[in-house]
Amino acid sequence: MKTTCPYCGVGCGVSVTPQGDEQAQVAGDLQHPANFGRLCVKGAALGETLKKDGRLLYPQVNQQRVSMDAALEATANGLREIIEQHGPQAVAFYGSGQLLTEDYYVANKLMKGFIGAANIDTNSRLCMASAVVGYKRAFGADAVPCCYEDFERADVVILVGSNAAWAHPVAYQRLVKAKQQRPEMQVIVIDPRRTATCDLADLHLALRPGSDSVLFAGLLNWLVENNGVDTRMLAHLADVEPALLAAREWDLARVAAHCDLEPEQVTAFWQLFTSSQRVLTLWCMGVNQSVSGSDNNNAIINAHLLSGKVGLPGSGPFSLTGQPNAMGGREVGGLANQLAAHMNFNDADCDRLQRFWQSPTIARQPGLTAVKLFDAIERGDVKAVWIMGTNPAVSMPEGNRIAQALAKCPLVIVSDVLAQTDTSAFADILLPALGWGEKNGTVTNSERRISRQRAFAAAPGDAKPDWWLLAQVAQRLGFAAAFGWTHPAQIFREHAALSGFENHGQRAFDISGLAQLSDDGWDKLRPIQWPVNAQHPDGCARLFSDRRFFHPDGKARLLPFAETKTVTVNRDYPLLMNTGRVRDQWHTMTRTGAVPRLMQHCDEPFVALHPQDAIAYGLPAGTLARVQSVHGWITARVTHDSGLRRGELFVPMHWNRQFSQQSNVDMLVAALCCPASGQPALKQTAVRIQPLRADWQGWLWQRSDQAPKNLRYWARAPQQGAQRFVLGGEGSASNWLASHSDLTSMQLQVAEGGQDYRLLAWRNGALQLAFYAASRLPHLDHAFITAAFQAAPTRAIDRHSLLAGQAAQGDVAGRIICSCFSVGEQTILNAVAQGCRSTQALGAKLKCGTNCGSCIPELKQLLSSCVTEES
Ligand SMILES: Nc1nc2c(c(=O)[nH]1)N[C@H]1C(S)=C(S)[C@@H](COP(=O)(O)OP(=O)(O)OC[C@H]3O[C@@H](n4cnc5c(=O)[nH]c(N)nc54)[C@H](O)[C@@H]3O)O[C@H]1N2
Ligand SMILES: Nc1nc2c(c(=O)[nH]1)N[C@H]1C(S)=C(S)[C@@H](COP(=O)(O)OP(=O)(O)OC[C@H]3O[C@@H](n4cnc5c(=O)[nH]c(N)nc54)[C@H](O)[C@@H]3O)O[C@H]1N2
Ligand code: SF4
Ligand SMILES: [Mo]
Repeated sequence: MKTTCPYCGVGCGVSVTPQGDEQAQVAGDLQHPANFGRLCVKGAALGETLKKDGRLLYPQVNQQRVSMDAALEATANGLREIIEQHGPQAVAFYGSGQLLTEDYYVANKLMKGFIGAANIDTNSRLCMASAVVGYKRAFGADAVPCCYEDFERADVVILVGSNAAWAHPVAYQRLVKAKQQRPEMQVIVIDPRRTATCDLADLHLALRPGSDSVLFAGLLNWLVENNGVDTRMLAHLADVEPALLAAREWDLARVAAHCDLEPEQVTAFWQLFTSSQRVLTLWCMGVNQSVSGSDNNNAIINAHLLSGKVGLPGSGPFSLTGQPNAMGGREVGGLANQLAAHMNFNDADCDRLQRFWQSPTIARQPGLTAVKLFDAIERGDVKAVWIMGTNPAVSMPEGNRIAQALAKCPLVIVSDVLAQTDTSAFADILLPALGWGEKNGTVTNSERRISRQRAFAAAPGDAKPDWWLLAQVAQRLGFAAAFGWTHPAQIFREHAALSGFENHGQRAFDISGLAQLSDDGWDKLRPIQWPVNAQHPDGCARLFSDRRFFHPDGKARLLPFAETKTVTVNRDYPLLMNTGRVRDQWHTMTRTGAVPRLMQHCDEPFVALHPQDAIAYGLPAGTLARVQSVHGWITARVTHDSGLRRGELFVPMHWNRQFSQQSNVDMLVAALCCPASGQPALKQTAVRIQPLRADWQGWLWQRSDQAPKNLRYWARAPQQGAQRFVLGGEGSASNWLASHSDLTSMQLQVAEGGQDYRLLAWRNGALQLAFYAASRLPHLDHAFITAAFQAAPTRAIDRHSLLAGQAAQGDVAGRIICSCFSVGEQTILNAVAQGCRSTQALGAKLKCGTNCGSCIPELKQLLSSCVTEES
């Protein structure tokens, strides 16, 4: 069975061989043009996410299990009552770039065409909204011009605010291969941090956060002064003069000073950009999640337009999408400021859409964008919200305020695959949704390629597809005729037909060529890049090759640089905090956090800071810290990273209340937004940091995931057969343990000495709990202890070693670096000591790095750290 990975926007094809209900063998689809058989470690571990533990299986109303019919009735009645009393603006949907296109289409149709308000926004607001504005302002359409094949065609590749090595691993590996084949291909990484992606870089510009648009405005100016303008392009451009005028003041010296870069670095970048026609710029959240997110996008696109580097093989401005179907969401108009199929809120488009839908009403004004939507909930203006496929209590900025808003909201409906999330805690109505492997539909990846997600597993419990839940509620609201689908292919055909409806080449998104697909044809649909229409029956790899754009005059627009605001630090909050992703976790960890293999690479919330700053703030590596902003505080483990700029921190976005006591970084981040896109500046927050005092620290393995209480810090990492918690507490560790666990009916093995306290609890020869505490976090052999929860050691000597936390003999693997083959840091260092001097040699000996390749940058780092130590 062929399907598509549900994680990142690379959109890899996956071949699945189901093995029973809760397991499947997963491999890359050799034929899928996004990955040609490759998968990253998250994709490769998909088979391990099919467990039913923790799933939301049955609907609930006010915490009581009810029938699906009763839950749908309660949803429809709840929405109807609020609409009748307070009007359609009092209800809202908050969706996700992880919904399928068919789900998304239905949600948008219901809200905009039948409820008659445009209050449907999505987590793509936190992600792609600035890119949408950038493309629309420049091209007149939200259209990504490039494709992955351009990676092999480019002479210069620029990655701006993208840690693709971790966030788009298969795309990154494709770049790695391209560079191996053509070492002359130049790679430039623009990121304040030295990331794993920099491993590939010929040039890394560690610019001042938030200064990207200045760097690119300077480039625009440089193009003019250094013969970099494509004069034949000028006929296809409008608003060139004002843009050049605004950029003129940004000469080399000013740019270098503003961006905090050496002038030589800046010219090296500008020269490379100018020197070749085949320049590809890839960007992601470092660009979009900014108070000037939209202007950053246009600054990049400006440079490509003026130099004619667009629409050609190997060249163009290529925004990488984050989620598997953020692009599909953009196509169906799933954002509050768009209508379906690339239509806008003008009278002609509104009328056209209403005619097509034959709907009683149509929203005529944009609705509330995510941050404003939650503000309106907090104020009480919005009284009902249906949240689907996203976890805003974790992922929205000013998380404490989001929680308060949800707690106050009279009607919160949540459709999710999991029973217990930080958001579902606020739900009045919980609707069980089908997840990956169970549901059926289409997604669009970063390069406009539509692929099928196919079902291969049975629906668990009462779970239903999101489109079905929405359509059922729509029917109960009285819209049966327009929501009567019985199969997702019917929805897809309607969506495809709408894209071509009265289009006449005016709207970029046109898949009218797929409007006649039979159910079987839809089922078998092969990956295809839009547009798909009479002109491009087999899809289209690149847009704008003819230099015709979608503004009415056919020209693209340059946008003048506007002086941008940046987030600044101050005396009370002197550090700038950056946030983002780690390699093996996905967002709020609802899927990846449950897979032990994916927890190994990074098993605890951390705050990274420059070693020199760490000295200044008294924060040795491995200690605990408290990070605070005006909005809240979190706790995390300190790591040192000399790849950070001084005065800047990095905290991962993933941890939340299911996995930690208080380490959710969005409690700190302010809801400051780019005024044009409404996208919040999630990458920059002024904070302070201080050591977190704990009398003792320790590890606890237990069978259940019951969260510990009365601690200063904890974080959970699921293991095979047990849950492992890392803890920090006050007072005495043994007293805390006595308050946490009832050990009365168990056989205990205890070791005590000074601050040290260790305890094993057994029942009928099976290990139930293992606890190790000391004034500092004890070093233990984790694999050995976890193994004892699967097969308890029987020899007394091994039980003794278990209490010591160290295997009697044998190697400690250390922190896992290669998740594909579970190869640990210590094993790798031992191999280096035994003479392995390259990643190839390590791969030959230990297999590390030979599958998905995501750990190669870290292998190289370990190799170089050993070489430095030796020399
Ligand atoms: N492993 C993993 N992969 C994922 C995801 C995941 O959760 N886990 N999520 C997916 C999603 S939805 C998304 S949106 C993508 C995100 O993919 P990316 O955007 O590549 O990932 P991030 O880690 O959010 O941030 C990227 C980089 O922006 C840099 N940055 C911060 N501020 C600035 C700045 O001012 N200028 C510049 N130039 N750079 C800056 C950060 O240092 C960081 O390295 O990843 C997708 N892929
Ligand atoms: N500080 C900071 N915050 C960020 C970011 C950052 O870089 N820094 N990045 C932002 C970005 S780019 C993004 S995209 C967001 C992501 O943030 P979220 O969208 O909030 O994160 P997810 O964990 O992907 O949430 C998906 C939810 O949908 C559920 N789910 C999974 N499959 C299905 C399904 O088929 N149907 C339904 N109904 N539910 C399903 C999951 O269990 C989970 O609860 O976070 C944003 N927040
Ligand atoms: S690169 Fe992205 S789409 Fe491909 S396997 Fe990894 S997470 Fe899935
Ligand atoms: Mo995202």
